[in-house]
Amino acid sequence: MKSAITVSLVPEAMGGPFVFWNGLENAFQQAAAQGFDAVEIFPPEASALDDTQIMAFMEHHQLAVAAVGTGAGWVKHRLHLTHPEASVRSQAKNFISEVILKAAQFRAPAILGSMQGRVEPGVERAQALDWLGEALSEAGALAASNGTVFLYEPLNRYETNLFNRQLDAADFLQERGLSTVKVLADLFHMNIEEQDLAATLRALGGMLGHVHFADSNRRAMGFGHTQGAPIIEALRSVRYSGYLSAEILPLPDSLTAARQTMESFRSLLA
Ligand code: LER
Ligand code: MN
Repeated sequence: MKSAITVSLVPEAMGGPFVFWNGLENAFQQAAAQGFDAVEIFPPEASALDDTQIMAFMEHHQLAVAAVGTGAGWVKHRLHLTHPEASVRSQAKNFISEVILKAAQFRAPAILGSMQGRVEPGVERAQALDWLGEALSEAGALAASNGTVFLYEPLNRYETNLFNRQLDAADFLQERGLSTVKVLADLFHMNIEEQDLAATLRALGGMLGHVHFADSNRRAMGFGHTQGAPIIEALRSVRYSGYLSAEILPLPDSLTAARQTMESFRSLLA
């Protein structure tokens, strides 16, 4: 398993669960100084990411890009994939496609979190799920043809009513034959929705593509009450070799959150 830490380039997301907020160069420097393997980027849109510059940071600091988020499509542009208006859904898909292509240049997957949207008033659940399934199918195919996968993240009940639990999302992907889409398990959302985090991760098995490594209160692992050891044991038992990426609040400050994450990562994996 590999470690990663998040950086937001989106001022409108202030207050959100990202560790670094002072630009990519600063994030790469700090991630390298703390011994992380990778940086996970939350950009305002794909065109804000300069590939030549990011490749230079990757090379210079010997860091990978773990994943690229699409949530600014919602936070900043109010787009989502299950919106009643076809033009909004179509713009949401385009926004995501551009992030997939950009992320693939860094050999990273793109993430679908907030941009999945929700079953809006006046829309049948079956209809919203069809829209979600179609969008995941297209995004998965685009990711696969660019050498990567697409990550679908179930969110807690306060953020979506589509899928809140990991295995419900995994069943949906399987029923619809979406084999190029992997599940992103965010331990913070899981702490709200799941009965047993370790058992759920075991049951996900090979469908697991990425982990957001957060404690129960969305602070750095070790700053809340989640038991890390059974989680790592479960991930080992399914031979998970992806990232544990700290998508957490920068509390009490970014540096302390980063340090605590690395301390937990090292002691849990030792
Ligand atoms: C996105 O990864 C996520 O976890 C959501 O809660 C949006 O912050
Ligand atoms: Mn997350």
